[in-house]
Amino acid sequence: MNEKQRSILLDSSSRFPPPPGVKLSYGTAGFRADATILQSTVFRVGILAALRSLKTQSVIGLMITASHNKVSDNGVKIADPSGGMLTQAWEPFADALANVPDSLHLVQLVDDFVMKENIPLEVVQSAVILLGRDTRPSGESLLEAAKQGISSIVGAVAVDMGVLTTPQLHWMVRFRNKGMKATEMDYFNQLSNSFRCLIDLIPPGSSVNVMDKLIVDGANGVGGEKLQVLKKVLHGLDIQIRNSGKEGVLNDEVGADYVQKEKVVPRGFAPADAGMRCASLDGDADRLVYFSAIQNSNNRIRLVDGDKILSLFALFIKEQLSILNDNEGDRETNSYPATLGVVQTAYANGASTDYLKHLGLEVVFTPTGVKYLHEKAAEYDIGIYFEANGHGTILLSEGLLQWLDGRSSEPSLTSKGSEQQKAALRLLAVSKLINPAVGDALSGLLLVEAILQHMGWSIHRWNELYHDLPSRQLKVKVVERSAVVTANAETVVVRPLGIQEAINAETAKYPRGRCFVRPSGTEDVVRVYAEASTEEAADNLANSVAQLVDQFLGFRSS
Ligand code: G16
Repeated sequence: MNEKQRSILLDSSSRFPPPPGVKLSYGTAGFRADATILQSTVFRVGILAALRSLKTQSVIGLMITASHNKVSDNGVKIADPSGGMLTQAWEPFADALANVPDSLHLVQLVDDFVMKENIPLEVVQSAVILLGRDTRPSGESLLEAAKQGISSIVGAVAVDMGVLTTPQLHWMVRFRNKGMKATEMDYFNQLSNSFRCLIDLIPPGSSVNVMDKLIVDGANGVGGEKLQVLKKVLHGLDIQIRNSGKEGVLNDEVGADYVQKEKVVPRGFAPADAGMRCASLDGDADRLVYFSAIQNSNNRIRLVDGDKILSLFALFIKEQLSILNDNEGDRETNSYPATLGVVQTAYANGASTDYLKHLGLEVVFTPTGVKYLHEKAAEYDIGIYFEANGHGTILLSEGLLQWLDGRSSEPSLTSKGSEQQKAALRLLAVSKLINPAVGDALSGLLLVEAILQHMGWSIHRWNELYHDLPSRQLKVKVVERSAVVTANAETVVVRPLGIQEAINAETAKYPRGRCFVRPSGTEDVVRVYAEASTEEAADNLANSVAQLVDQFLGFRSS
């Protein structure tokens, strides 16, 4: 690093001292904490983003959001050149940078990292970082801190994209790096055009016109706002938006996280909505769940979670692949040996995994966090990943897309307008509708709606694909959540010693019992998940394991 760069960095970082006594880590989805302590962290992530852009010679994204967390929290995360999450190889540097105690040490740390990574700082290079934020009130000043961090690296330019959903920013980064125009309007147009394409390909006879309106809970966040814009360019779908943020508080008894965890109707819904097809987005619109309220039942719902969205997508894609491979003896020349795999986490309801396996699909598990699921799904020609909480997407390989392109325009097929050609066109439309960078509630919602129309299914028919095993999730506040260390895709606790044996003993008391605990990467809690054959048993198992966590790690034990 030359003297000029060193002094700019020294000067700017001295204006963003870290809060004393706070240690942050780049968790499941970047840094998250109470917004009041994040100025320094976000400034420093600005530096990291600039270095990442210089290193990769690509556009990088920086998003200010704490997604499902409460409104007083905020956070920051990086989108890599592919539009995916920051490479895990840079996470240790992110941690070190966020926690370095003063400016002198910060300059030294950056200097060492620049040398180690061979980042071309001295040459006049340009780095471009797209910035986005959700609707949190703290977002604006944190975005300023990010800009300051970016501009403390010579040649780095911050482009403020304003208020966006997290998936929109990831999408823009991906397509800018492919040399394409990727404005917000391009995003909306791509979604609505590919949705239209899927609707136009619905076989005659499906009940396209009998679909009633969809009611969407916007979590009082950015998702509702953006859905309003999308609605204007969308045809063939009647959407009513609730909790669009004009009055209520972000994520306060609204949104996908609340609906999925509590299994109750969010605020803003009336008894008259019972039985209707409803969807819920989370605070930054990267998660989606569906539900329908049960009449006269104390706000209880039938939840249609990420696992069931995954199952619907898997079923549809499998159907298209089998149409494509049905070549009447021509298999050798015309079929593509596409691998299809689904990725879940330990939170996946056991009934969903059984169902997917029963469909003949390969099901694999990773730890929680899109960064793990995405990486695994990318190993297949078609990889579908979903967390039960509604975060997921579909990845299609370049090889398969090229083959589909060829199939969709093959003259022998087009002349007949064959079923195979339509199946190829449907899969191509899915690849354009679904966000290839990250889970996206808006594009996911349109794909669900297109498939339901294709099948002629109501939400109730969809929900009948299989019956969820009763489950319960709890949070336990502990002294130090990092004291919990897990293995085997988070299904086993290896530390503290003895707790796993105690959990096993408790679980063994319940038919179809399954239970695990893990430290959250976005909140200061340990999460407990329990599943059993009845609601009461799942509740009891979750409660007794929560007590175990408290005994081993809680404030009472210290
Ligand atoms: C983030 C991650 C998800 C993860 C969720 C909860 O979601 O993107 O992969 O499931 O946090 O993580 P944890 O249980 O570690 O707190 P979001 O929607 O908050 O960005």
